Amino acid sequence: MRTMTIRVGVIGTGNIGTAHALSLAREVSGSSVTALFDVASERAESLAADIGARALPSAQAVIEDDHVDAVVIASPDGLHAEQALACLAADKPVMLEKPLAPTLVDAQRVLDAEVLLGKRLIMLGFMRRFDPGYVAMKTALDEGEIGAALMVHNKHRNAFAPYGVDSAMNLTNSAVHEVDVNRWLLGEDYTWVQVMPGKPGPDVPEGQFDPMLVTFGTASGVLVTVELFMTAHYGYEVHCEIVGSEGVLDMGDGSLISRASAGRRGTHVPADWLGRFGEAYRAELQAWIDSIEGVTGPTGASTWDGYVAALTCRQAVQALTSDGAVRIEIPNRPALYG
Ligand code: ISE
Repeated sequence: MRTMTIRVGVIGTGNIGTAHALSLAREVSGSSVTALFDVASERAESLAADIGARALPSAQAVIEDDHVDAVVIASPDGLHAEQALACLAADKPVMLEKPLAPTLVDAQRVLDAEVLLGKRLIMLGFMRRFDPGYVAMKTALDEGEIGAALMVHNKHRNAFAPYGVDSAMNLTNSAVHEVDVNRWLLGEDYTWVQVMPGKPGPDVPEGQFDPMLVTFGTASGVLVTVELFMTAHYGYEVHCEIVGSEGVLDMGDGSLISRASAGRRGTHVPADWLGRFGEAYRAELQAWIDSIEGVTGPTGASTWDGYVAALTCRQAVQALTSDGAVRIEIPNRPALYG
């Protein structure tokens, strides 16, 4: 039974921050948006006027505001750790957009602080865990429908590279989704990673890899391949196919329907991740609000999941300049994330 409305402050009003603010203000049950911050103050003020919130002068002002119960961090990756630490210090629940941090050092700082606090206040924005396609595949895999998973093939194609083609950043900011969702699907960690560059497309600066083929091996020997292509031009597309000992699970391109008209048949290709994962983002935010309100316990990806993803991505970045596979050694999980 819902007893209160969670008042949310949103830090960062770029594409995803704006999408989260609108969803929390208009679609999610049990939440309102009371405060916003963005360095682009006009953008924050315009969104604030649109949803009846206040545009505040800093991220810290949002975190400390008496009319903010919980915080969404959708700022640039390099600010995530500091802002998450400030939310922990203020004892306020956080929905922290991925990645936890672009560096393992900063990811470790946040993990240590939450372990010291002794309670889970952070949910990472690995929204694919809430996508109907991925949920259906995990359910079928866990129920043994295809036997034991042997290989997983992933494709992650962006029409454009939002931050320019920087191979290391594309691993920590984009492939990080496959790192988390395949670990979640398979229920195990990776033990090695190898990166092979494809033939570069026309937009790719010298020395950068796009497309690239990233291959992970898991503790039980499952091979996980990720085609990461950030300048596909034609649209945004994410695929995942699990090959099992008794069958295959494939969520396709996420299209609900096929269309035929004017002598052509096909499916819509979204322009970006908001188009493909809109339902996942909404479900993720609803689950977060429900967990804060006490309707459920902590949910979604934890700080530990974010830390493991950051460690795995750091090894993948190292593999960019290595001839072969690079080992991945995951430390023991703190009891808090039991
Ligand atoms: C972006 O930041 C996201 O999180 C999207 O889900 C991902 O597909 C895209 O490649 C990233 O740049």
